Amino acid sequence: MGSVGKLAAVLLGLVALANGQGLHKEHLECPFPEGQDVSSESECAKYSACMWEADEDACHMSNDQLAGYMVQGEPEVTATGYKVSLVKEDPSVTLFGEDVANLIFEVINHEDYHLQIKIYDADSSRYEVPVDLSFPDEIGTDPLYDVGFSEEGKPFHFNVTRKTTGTFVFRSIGPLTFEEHFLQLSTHLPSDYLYGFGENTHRSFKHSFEPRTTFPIFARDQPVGYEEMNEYGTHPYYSVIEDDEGNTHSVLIWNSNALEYSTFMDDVDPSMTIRSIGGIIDLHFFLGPTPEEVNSQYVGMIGRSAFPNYWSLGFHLSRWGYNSTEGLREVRERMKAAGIPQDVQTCDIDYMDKKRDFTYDPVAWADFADLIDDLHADDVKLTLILDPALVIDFDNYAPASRGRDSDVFVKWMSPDLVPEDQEPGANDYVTGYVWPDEKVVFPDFMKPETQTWWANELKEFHKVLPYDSIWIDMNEPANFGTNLDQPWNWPEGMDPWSLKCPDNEWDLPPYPTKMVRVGDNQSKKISDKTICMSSQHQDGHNNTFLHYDVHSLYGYYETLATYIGLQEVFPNKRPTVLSRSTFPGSGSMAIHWLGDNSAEWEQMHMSIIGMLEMNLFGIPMVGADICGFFGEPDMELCLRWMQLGAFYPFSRNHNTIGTAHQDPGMWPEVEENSRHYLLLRYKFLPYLYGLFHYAHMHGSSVVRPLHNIFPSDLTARDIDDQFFWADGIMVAPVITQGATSRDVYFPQGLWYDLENHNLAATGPVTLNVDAPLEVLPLYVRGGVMLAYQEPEVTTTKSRLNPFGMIIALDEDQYASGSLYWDAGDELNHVMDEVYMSHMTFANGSLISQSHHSTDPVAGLYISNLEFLGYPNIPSSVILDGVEQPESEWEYDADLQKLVLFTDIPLEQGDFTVTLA
Ligand code: MIG
Repeated sequence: MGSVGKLAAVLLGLVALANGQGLHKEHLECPFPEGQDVSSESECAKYSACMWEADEDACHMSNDQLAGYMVQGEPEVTATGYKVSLVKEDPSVTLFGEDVANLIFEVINHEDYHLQIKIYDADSSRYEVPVDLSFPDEIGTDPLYDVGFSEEGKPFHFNVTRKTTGTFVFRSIGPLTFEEHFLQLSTHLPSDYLYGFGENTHRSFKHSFEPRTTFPIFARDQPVGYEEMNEYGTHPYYSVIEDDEGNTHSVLIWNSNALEYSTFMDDVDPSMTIRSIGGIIDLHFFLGPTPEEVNSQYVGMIGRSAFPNYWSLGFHLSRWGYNSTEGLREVRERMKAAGIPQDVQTCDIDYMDKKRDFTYDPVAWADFADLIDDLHADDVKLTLILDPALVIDFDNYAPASRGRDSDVFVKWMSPDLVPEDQEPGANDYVTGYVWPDEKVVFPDFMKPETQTWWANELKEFHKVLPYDSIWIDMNEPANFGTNLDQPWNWPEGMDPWSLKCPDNEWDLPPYPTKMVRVGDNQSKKISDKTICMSSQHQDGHNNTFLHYDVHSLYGYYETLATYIGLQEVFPNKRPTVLSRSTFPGSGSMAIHWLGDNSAEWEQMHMSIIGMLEMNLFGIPMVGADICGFFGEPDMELCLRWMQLGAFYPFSRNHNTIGTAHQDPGMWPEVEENSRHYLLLRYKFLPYLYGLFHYAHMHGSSVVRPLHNIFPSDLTARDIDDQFFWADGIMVAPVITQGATSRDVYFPQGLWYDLENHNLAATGPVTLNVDAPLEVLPLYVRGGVMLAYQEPEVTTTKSRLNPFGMIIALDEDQYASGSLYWDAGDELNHVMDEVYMSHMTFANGSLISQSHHSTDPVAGLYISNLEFLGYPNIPSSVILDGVEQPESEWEYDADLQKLVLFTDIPLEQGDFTVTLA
């Protein structure tokens, strides 16, 4: 599209905008740093950009005429779009001061489905997120969107509309605020089908607008709870289903400062306010139009999800507090005796010597290396935890002294902030206190020197303890007792001390966001439980960054360093990193678990929401601590949670120190049922693995909400206690205490019971299904095929077994699917090293077309083809032109199920089955 065309689009937008104005109340909340409870006429009077409405007893933002910006001059055309100048109308009208006088509103067209809108300071540069995004080389020629903005001389507003429907996807309302430490933008949304934003304690997947709901976003060591809290990661990303047809868009707010979003009704319009305390306004819109297209468009920019090792899809067992190799062996024996599948054993900080990274307890864990040998002999992999902070014991602790030699630790932004009692030799490093019994320093993972040092420590450590994967915890980063007298675990008898943050514009920003008012924020400061905002980071180009700006990136950069380091430890293997704190792009490197939950029924439900959200955020390898981290589950809760957890992509049972064991062998009922459902999981791992491969190659999600498969089904949009593996398996777990049945919503189509192959429902319909304690309701959707392999207690063993395919037919006697296979752990899975077959059953014929090399498939066979919903006994079954004798197949007329017993080597590649 030429420049004239672009300008035409601008003018079109203008018309649309002019018509859309003046219809709404647009009463926007005035943001009080202390929270809305303090709202009063006199408080309101403190802010010249706010206005007291006596009849409503409320303090609002003044209107855009008084408090906002004005469009100035003509748009300037650029190579990718255009720029418009904005001027603050009255610089004396402000919330917290230091309003930026001149702004640029820039429209950047990336692809037809991808629009970027930036609003930034025209006169000086401000912090922008340093993480790279992928953009196409050429811009799209036929955008799905129009952008409009106000006429010259008018208060600034902009909107984005979807061309095909005319729906606005974004329509700014009220004044734009752009101050040194406070940005605020409000918009109407086209519907209230709003999903995403994280990492938060959401109690429903779909957001609520009434009453107004406000969540902060800022990485924090914050256990799962029921308040509106910010948790471990930062994902300022949301999606909206716009209309009944299911047109969907998403928006990334590309900002890493502390944020807040607030959803509310503006008269009849679902609306949202976004606030940030730094950086710029940088929005990426993805126009889909389907939810899955939105997903692949988004992860195409931030990085498609990592392809997990096959074994990491097995069951992981973990706890904090095995306390010794003996303690761990006891639990392993229980798992073995019970025959419960397990691929990974995880060890928490109790294996360490005095809680120091890269060490192990020489007494209680003296024979750790032998134990690892034993695990490996059982084909069980070992995950070890590492915390970021290292003790300042430069004389006796080599990892820290090598780190100092390479100057890898986070510093104060200015030497005069170094406390007077700084540890000897600790230079100008920020010191804190976490798990070890001495003060610590924090690696600055943005620095290339730190990445090199970290990789070396990972390699050295692997020589001592041959681990298979690394778990990085506490990387928000967490620090204990910041701003308090002393940390809660400060050694007795020592003079009280803690990291205390200075009183400056970064550690005491004018609007610290809601994060200071929720959870256990003890010091009521933004630096609570972390390091000071006036700490300083550095990248490889001599750029320095304030912790204030890059705080929420700490986990991302530690993930990057660990991912790179593990590639050196395991050349050509896929690194397996489990990270607590995440940021957009983390999913291309890491697994994520949903943090410290509790053994409570509602938290089972919240884990489904968290899992769906992480899939939206491009982190499909996700799960919660099965049976709960804090507290002690009873048999029923743990059993139900093991059922649900068998269908988390990342399936791990983990709990905290000092609690009773909760591994599945602890109760006979849980043992039996977990064995059953984990074996079922293992059976369908070939299907799950293929989904992860597809997500890695094409950017789809792995776990999906119902509306991703049925975007125009309005009922599906409210459902967050059921979920899918892609579009094939629907899981409807029981998450209610005492329940022996539950309502299951079956969307359009045929639904077969995954285990007994009955036709369970013809949707759309809601049915109350039996689900006594031992039953997890699971369904296959008609129209899909599921690859499986007979299960074993490890994936090493199950990977040797024959394959089968479930061919679940839809109303048109049609199904399609695929089988993907490779060596399971290679980094460079190029196409001739793998097996991929696409299968379609239509008009009575199953056609499988494949390409492959010999290596990973040698000796593997497809030995079962199971057709569900096949209406009559076939008169002939022909495989590759050969009529099969009746001994080679079986038909069950009651079930309408036909099974073929085959012997097709994967090496053979293509095959055809014809039924008549
Ligand atoms: O402050 O390493 O979320 O999974 O067991 C607690 C001990 C530190 C928090 C993690 C949890 C882990 C625990 N860690």
